[in-house]
Amino acid sequence: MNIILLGPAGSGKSTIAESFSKYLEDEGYSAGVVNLDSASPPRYSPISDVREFVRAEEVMEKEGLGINGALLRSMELAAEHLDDLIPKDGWDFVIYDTPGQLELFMYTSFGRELVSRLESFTVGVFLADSTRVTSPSTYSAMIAQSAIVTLMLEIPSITAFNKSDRARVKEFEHYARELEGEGVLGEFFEKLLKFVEATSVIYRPVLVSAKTGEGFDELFSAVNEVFCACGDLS
Ligand SMILES: Nc1nc2c(ncn2[C@@H]2O[C@H](COP(=O)(O)OP(=O)(O)OP(=O)(O)O)[C@@H](O)[C@H]2O)c(=O)[nH]1
Ligand SMILES: [Mg+2]
Repeated sequence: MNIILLGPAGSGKSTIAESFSKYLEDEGYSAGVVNLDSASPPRYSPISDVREFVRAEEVMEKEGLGINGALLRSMELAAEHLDDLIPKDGWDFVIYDTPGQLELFMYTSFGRELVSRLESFTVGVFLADSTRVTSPSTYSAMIAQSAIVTLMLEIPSITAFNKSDRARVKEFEHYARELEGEGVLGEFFEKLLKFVEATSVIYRPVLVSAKTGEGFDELFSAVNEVFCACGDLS
């Protein structure tokens, strides 16, 4: 199974790539991480690494580009190496650690091209930073972003609120109650929930900590639930 880690910069994708792969190994599975971030060397040992082929800082210098241009160009160059980046058979789980800038993965053809070449079942885990969820509107913005990523990549996904050791995101219902009678925002939230229900196989968000491993059992169950639900659908 392939797990694609997505989410805003700094939400903890690289940290959870390492800790969740260790968790899977402790559960008796073989698991490896693929680094797709051309801008930063991974702290873990990847089974394949985009930086072997493309390094954003070198692209910046060689092509005289600014940081954003270089990141975009790096994705184009990386797309030429997809066959080398995708590990051959033999892993129970392959975890893809995507670039800090979510847009790079979503709005270039790289993400969709990668997904189309993956032969085994693929699930997205959208990682949101719990410490940034400070109100019903920030909560709904994260959920909406997660749903958009799912639509763009056409893969089932799970929303996971990371850094639960620092902040705990509340249940949907809590935010819904807070927004009751709040005019446009309340109405938007209600409709958003319907949209999320319609676009996600699992819309129940999972609380995790990449640092302490809290919530990993639940995340693993959610991944399996998506697998089974999609299996049934097909
Ligand atoms: N307290 C706490 N800190 C975390 C957790 N997960 C990640 N961090 C910290 O958050 C920061 C960003 O983590 P990364 O894993 O680099 O996040 P990322 O999404 O890969 O970041 P980019 O690739 O730059 O977008 C680091 O300082 C991590 O140590 C967590 O569960 N709890
Ligand atoms: Mg990272």
